[in-house]
Amino acid sequence: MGFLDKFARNRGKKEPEIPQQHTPAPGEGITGEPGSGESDAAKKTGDEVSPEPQKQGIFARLKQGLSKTRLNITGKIEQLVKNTRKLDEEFYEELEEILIQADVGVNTTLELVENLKQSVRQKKITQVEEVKGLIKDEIVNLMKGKDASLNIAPVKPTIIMVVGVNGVGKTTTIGKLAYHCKAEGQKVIIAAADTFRAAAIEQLQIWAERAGVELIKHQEGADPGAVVFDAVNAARARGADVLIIDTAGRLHTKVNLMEEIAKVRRVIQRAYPDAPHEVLLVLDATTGQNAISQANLFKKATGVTGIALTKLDGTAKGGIVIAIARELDIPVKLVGIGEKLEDLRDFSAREFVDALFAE
Ligand SMILES: Nc1nc2c(ncn2[C@@H]2O[C@H](COP(=O)(O)OP(=O)(O)OP(=O)(O)O)[C@@H](O)[C@H]2O)c(=O)[nH]1
Ligand SMILES: [Mg+2]
Repeated sequence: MGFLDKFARNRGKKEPEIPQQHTPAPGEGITGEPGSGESDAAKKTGDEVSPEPQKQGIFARLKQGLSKTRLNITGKIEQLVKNTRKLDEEFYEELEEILIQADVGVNTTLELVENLKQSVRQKKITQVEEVKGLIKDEIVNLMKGKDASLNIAPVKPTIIMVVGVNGVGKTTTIGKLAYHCKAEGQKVIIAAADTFRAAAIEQLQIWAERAGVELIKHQEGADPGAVVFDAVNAARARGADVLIIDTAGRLHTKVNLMEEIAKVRRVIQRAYPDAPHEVLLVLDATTGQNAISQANLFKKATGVTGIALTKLDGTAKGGIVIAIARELDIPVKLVGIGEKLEDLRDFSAREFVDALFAE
């Protein structure tokens, strides 16, 4: 079950527990509401905010997004199967090479192939053609239980802090996520706590307009902690269901920058003791194995409750999903498969593997 459904269920169950001290006047601060109009920038993208995201064709889009990886992994496996007469050591070695080249990672690949050998022995398989289905099953087994939905606060707002290194797709993911939540009927606020990079606030503003949600911002160069503090208070006062916080990109190896993001987290926590309910680490699927060390260092600094893996459409090495699912004890919650509003998906290991092995 995806975060959209979960949000919907959650909303049905609970009463607003926080007194609403402020009811926004029509049009106040909220962009994209009926009548407020969308920006020209949004119109140009052709991204329209529809009340229901199109369910139809969603699997087809995932398949399309994974096409480079599919060609690289499944295409090569098919070729290997075709050229193999016997399930011997050479076959397994070539399979390992295919997986490692697709960024599945050495440890995960070795484990996968070892499991496959066992399975072949147990099932007494001798026909090479049968092994393709087994490989798929073993990947599913390895990733089992490594996906999850976004956490939802028992008392709204759900506060989601988004972190990651420079340029991985944090701001884009926030725009898409805000759009999805809004389409589900959620009241969403986003906060521009990246006050560091030039034009970061304007970029988030454009996404806010596209998604039709409110943005809380200060001036460039302002203290990110102050933005976050204001945003949490605004979200509570306005009865928002979800607050999503954008933060500046930073290299995971820069100790002072990691300390700064830890501080942003503490500000959120002071303003709202349970929060953040979700610390979403955005990882770029095209960066390969370095993603694993980014995850470990961000986890140490801020805690990380979920991973959003972006740019899967742009890589033939989507095997990194398997490595991340296997080697980190942080679930993959979202995947980005393009630059448009609709190109964000709940991550399902099963669906991922199905799309990867689809004809
Ligand atoms: N193809 C593709 N491009 C993406 C995806 N997600 C983000 N991008 C692109 O990646 C680039 C960087 O995205 P941003 O959202 O600005 O990344 P960021 O992490 O906020 O960057 P900083 O704030 O500078 O650290 C943009 O050109 C996005 O369009 C995705 O899923 N697929
Ligand atoms: Mg950004």
